[in-house]
Amino acid sequence: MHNIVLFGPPGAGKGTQSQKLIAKYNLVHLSTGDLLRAQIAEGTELGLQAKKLMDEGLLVPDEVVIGMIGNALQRNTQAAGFIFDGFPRTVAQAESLDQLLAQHGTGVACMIALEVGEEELVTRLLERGKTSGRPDDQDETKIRRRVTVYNTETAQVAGYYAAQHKFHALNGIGEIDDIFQQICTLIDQHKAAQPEAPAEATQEVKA
Ligand code: B4P
Repeated sequence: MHNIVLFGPPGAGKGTQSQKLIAKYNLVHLSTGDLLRAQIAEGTELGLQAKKLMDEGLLVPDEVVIGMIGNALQRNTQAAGFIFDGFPRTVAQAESLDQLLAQHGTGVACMIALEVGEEELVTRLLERGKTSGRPDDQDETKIRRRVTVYNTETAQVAGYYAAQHKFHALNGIGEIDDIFQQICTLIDQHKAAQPEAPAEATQEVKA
């Protein structure tokens, strides 16, 4: 398995680049934001509780997202690998991810971080908020709170992977296709160092 953590602040381009990467590398896309929004859409108890936190720009409790990722890994044991998008967001989540992947005989190959400054993030998310319908994209105060939460609670996850020599940072400002090419170069370097069996089919996460 070739497992990649795509990292960065809200609006850095994680979701955007993930869509392109799963098509090219035949990986399963695991976005905790998408999994949580699916729970909200289904009106589950978990979704109702998560919505209150997400709408305020706060993180959902670790045990909730770790449980969702554990279930998703169980449902996709035949995957060629995963792109983790928006997860892990805390060191506790990173430690749990290592444990979960170890149970499947695999681990994180690398973390790729997209670096974008706060004003650009706010501009992008307010623009997305015009059409996304996401309450967390429509209020500048909440967007800035998400960036603050990233800086105080999430940014330290980079150090966790740097200590394992798995951390790579890229400039997330520029043309989407140019950034995609830079990410592909990094992934190809990792794949060349750790060759995997050929993949079989493009996969989206199973609900
Ligand atoms: P997410 O769904 O992960 O939301 P996000 O970080 O805002 O999205 P992303 O960063 O992928 O957006 P993208 O850049 O692609 O999380 C939402 C909420 O869920 C969190 O606030 C939290 O409450 C909760 N949550 C999720 N995971 C959690 C976890 N693990 N633990 C606890 N809570 C969790 O896109 C942004 C916009 O930028 C798009 O419109 C795109 O078109 C544009 N864009 C992208 N690249 C660009 C570029 N190069 N140039 C110009 N525009 C670009």
